[in-house]
Amino acid sequence: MSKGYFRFDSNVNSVGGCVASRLPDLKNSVTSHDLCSCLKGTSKIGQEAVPNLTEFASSLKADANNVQQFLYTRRKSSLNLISRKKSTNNNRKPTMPLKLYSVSDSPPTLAVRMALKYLDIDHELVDIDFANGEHLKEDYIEKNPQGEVPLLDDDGFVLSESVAIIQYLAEKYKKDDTFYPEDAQERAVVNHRLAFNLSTLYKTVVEYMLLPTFYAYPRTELNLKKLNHSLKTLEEILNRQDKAYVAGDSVTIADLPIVMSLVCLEAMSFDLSEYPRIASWYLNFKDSCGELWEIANKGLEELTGFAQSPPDLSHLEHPIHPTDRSVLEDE
Ligand SMILES: N[C@@H](CCC(=O)N[C@@H](CS)C(=O)NCC(=O)O)C(=O)O
Repeated sequence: MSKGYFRFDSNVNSVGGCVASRLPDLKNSVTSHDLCSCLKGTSKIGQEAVPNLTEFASSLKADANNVQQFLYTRRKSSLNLISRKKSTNNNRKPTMPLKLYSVSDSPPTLAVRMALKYLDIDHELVDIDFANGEHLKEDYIEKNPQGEVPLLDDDGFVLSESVAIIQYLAEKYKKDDTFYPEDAQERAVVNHRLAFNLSTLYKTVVEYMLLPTFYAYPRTELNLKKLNHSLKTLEEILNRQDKAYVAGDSVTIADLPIVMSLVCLEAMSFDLSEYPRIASWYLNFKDSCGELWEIANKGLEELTGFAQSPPDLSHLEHPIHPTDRSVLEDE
């Protein structure tokens, strides 16, 4: 029973007990607010106007059916309100097609595109010419000071960082209760997986796979060690959790960026045999989320091509990444 139920003064406390004894099946659902309204509304007796407890208690007994009816009605109407709110949310669709500034093989962009697909949201892809450094030019930097894709424009609301974008989309254009659960603990698990990927798994994937593929970085044993360590951690997380998806029994937004981390590894034929749990989760995602996988798979094809034949970006004056591979050859 809600503790608030007995927060009244001693008179009402006893009356509360009386109501509770008459309505045992409601004990767990009646709030103090319900009771107060009940006292004022049904019995027409305010908290201060209880002249005689015995008299009041007997009047309440006489009214017990009304009280029960009243509480049921109140509860039902508040439940209706909640479900109305949810269904309004379900039907929300953007009034204008969203714009997603993207690069076709960019893992974070592809994760956002999978979320858009799952949520069935109309959108326009605005291709950024990555090879020619369009994302580093003034026009784009004005939109996104990070100089990165993806970038979302939802009718003037502009947002970067793929995880923030996915969370925003799943929240604003909610389709069901499972993709980004509202329960605090279930959502915390989803957020944990997202944070783990961003801070650990994808970071080590970037350092071992993506940076040496696109820029003039060596592929080092140390970075391989770090990558294996984060894979081992994910393997353990999945083993302990023992569920089909990374954050539970159904696909959530957390699966998408983690799938993209694995796509990067598959593109370089990384051997997952030491990580059977990750391998089976990844395979299951491909099988069970075919429409989403189709999007990721396009990225896989492109990334595989780049892994086999790394692009030459030496014409770019990149603010942070070295692009001249000849420096590496000299080392
Ligand atoms: N933290 C960012 C990472 C985005 C990111 O790394 N994007 C890459 C493309 S895959 C990028 O735009 N890099 C800019 C560059 O290399 O100059 C996110 O998840 O949105």
